[in-house]
This record gives sequence, structure tokens and C-alpha cells, in this order.
Amino acid sequence: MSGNVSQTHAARDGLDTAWTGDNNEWWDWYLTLADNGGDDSPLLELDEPPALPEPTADELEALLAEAYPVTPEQVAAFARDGFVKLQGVLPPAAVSRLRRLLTEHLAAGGRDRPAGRFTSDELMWTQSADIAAFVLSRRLGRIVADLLGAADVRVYHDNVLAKEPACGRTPWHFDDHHFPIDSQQVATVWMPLQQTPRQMGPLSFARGVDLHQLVDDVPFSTKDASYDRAVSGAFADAQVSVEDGPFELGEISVHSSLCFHTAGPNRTTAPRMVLATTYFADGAKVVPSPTLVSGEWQQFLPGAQPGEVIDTPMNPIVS
Ligand SMILES: O=C(O)CCC(=O)C(=O)O
Repeated sequence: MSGNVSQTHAARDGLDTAWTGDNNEWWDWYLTLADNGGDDSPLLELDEPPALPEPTADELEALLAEAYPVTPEQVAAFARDGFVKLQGVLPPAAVSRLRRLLTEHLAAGGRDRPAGRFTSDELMWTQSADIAAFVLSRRLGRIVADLLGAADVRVYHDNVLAKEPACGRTPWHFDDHHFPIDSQQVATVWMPLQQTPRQMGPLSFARGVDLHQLVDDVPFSTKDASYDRAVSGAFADAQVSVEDGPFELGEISVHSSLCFHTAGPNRTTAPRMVLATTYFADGAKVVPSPTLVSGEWQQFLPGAQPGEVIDTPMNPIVS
């Protein structure tokens, strides 16, 4: 399978330069590129989910070591559509534990979380063995390896993505454009940590792994929402099917780096908490020229140079 498809337009789009801020600043900037169309509908009143009794250490260890049975139909759907949604990957008690861990992680980092903000952090697995138990679990890693048809996958990064009440849309994009990984065997697990109705901004997917070709000529703008608007218009014109349904507790999605996706605004009074973890097939290299939209990628691949096979201590095999 050939590598990253997005390197060619970096110069055209003014992206052939490095990001100089941190990753939180990156997300703040990135969300300014979404077309929000003046949505000021009233926020749906939702409480934060109640804390549930958590699994014991033995129960959790057994759960996270157990492979989730991915069916041949799900593998075929992932290859065709570029994404799949899987129910019951974690039981509610384990989701509740993970939500508590990530909430405490953000609080310990002194993060204020004002309404309207997209609060994020990454590399949490390097700071907390409890969070690492999820991020580096066979449970998640094996799902991605099976969907990608890879013998083994490595972790690229973890992210907590807290879309606070009244935060706007996430712009249409595909991750191949961002990740400095020279492979198409790259995928992200997106795991909401509460029931996530449409009003909260669940991740939404354009159905079709090759759809990026439809919008290949759309210039990326680093300044305004024109790219988001143009992609949205092109998909509407082509009557592309979009999966934008809610997520149940314990349900996850896995999307390929070639899959176009977006997320709606959070028009509820509760934060939309998510753990997103990205994995890639063992053996992948760093792209020749990482770009502005690769963010602070050196943090995730420390010491790895463009063109080199990725094999750093920050990218352990997880399957
Ligand atoms: O959570 C979001 O709104 C965006 C997440 C995303 O784009 C991703 O995980 O690839």
C-alpha cells in the first residue's frame, strides 16, 4: 500500500513551514477554520454523567487484555467506507473510570475550561499508568490492527478532546493531511466518554475511503473557513452519504487517515469528553516534509527524521 497522499499540495497551500506553538494552541487555531454559520440555538440542558462504581484492577486488566471480536463484515466496511462504529467496546463502568482519569488529568494541569473552548491535551499515557492502561491496551490496539490488516500497530499519540458547551464545529478534514506518517495504514479510535447525542457534536464521517480525491483540488486555507465550506459544498453536490448519528456509552468509532470527517458544535450544557488514540502499522516511515498542519509532531516521534522508519520509545507496539 502506498504512503501519505497529502504531501503534494503543501507548497501550494502555504503549509511547507513548521508549527511554532504547542498542540493546544494548534487546536484553538484549527477550530477557527470551521464554518459555524451563526448557530446560536439554545443549549440543550444536560447534566454531566453520574460517576459509576469502577471496575476492580483485576477486572480492568482482564478487560483491556481481551481482544474485541472484529467481524469480517466490519473489516470490509472499514476498507470501503473508511470508518466503522463498534458498540460495547468498553462497559459503562470502565468508561466512567476513564472519564474521571481524564477530567482529573486536565484539572491537575491547571486547565481552565471556559464555555466555547476546545480543551485538549496529549501524551497523557506517558504521565499516567492508569491512562496508559487504556491507550496501550490490546483491546484498542488489536481492533485497529485487525481493521488495517496489520500484524502490529504502534501508538502515534493520545488526545483528550473536550468540546466545552457552546464550542463550535470541527472543520471537515482527513488526517492524512495532518499526520507526518508515510503510510495509509493509520487509524484513530474516537471514544466518547458519555452518551453523545447529535446536539453534543459526535464525530461524523463521509462514507467512502476515496472521497478525498473528490476535493483534492480544493486549496487549504490557514486563515478562514473557505476549505471547510468548499468541502461541505462538494460533498453536498455529490450527494455523499454522511454518518452523523449519536454514540452510545461504550461505543467507539475507528476512522482511517483517508476518511473525511467533521464534528458538529456542542449545543448542550455538558462537555463532550473524548479519548482519541491514533495507531499506525509497524514499519511506517516519517513523510519527507512534515507541514504546518502536522502541529508539534516531533513530540510524538521524538528524534525520528523525515524518511526514517518510526521506532522511538514514544511509539511502542500495542497489539
Ligand atoms: O473530536 C473532534 O471534534 C475532532 C477529532 C478528530 O478530528 C480526530 O480525532 O481525528
